[in-house]
Amino acid sequence: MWHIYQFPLCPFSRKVRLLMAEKGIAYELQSARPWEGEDRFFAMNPAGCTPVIKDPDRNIVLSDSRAICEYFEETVDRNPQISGTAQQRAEIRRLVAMFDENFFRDVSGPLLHERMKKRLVLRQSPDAKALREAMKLAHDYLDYVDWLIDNRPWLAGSTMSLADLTAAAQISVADYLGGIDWTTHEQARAWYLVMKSRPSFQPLLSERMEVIQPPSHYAEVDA
Ligand SMILES: N[C@@H](CCC(=O)N[C@@H](CS)C(=O)NCC(=O)O)C(=O)O
Repeated sequence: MWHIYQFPLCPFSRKVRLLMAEKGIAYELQSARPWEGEDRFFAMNPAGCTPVIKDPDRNIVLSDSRAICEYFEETVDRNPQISGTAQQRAEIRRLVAMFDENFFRDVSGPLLHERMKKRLVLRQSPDAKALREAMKLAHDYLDYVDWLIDNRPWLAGSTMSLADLTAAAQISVADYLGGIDWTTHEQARAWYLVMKSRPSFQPLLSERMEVIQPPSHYAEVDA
């Protein structure tokens, strides 16, 4: 069985877990804290980032969430998440990049730094200005999700894809850290509730990061 080295609030590990669950690939969680700089972890991934996945029986180690997702797309036919015409696949990949790179840089990354790293590692208080800025930018991304859902059933088109899994993984971390105000985002909220209700999402919603508690609506599938 695959082992996933991750910590509960890593959005990239969440994306890989969602993809594996959607494809029916079993996995076991292994705790990793990349900021602790453990040699064993760096030996598996010299980039020092989660997620890393390992199949101990076949001695396969993979890292980087995009490389991992593409690996499973290429090796497991069930429930494809990057499908359709070349143009449709390009649209899926564009949105995956937007959430993995831009949303992480602007929203989930700063929230993780301020609310998780400062608490667990640096023993500092969060910076209110940085939190406000991340929340303001989250609002702009959710406006864009509202627009996408006004125009198509799923983020990248007519079927659920890796774009939905990636966006939901990133947004779920921001939501856990109190960075999302859903009040003015009806379409994004309706789409996210559908994502949250999927069986693949349940293990993520029930997990907690030590000492950091999510807001009460976080795990509710009708909130
Ligand atoms: N491009 C990588 C990014 C992974 C990444 O940035 N992971 C973060 C955690 S969310 C990490 O391990 N950072 C190193 C650290 O915190 O020391 C991927 O898609 O897997």
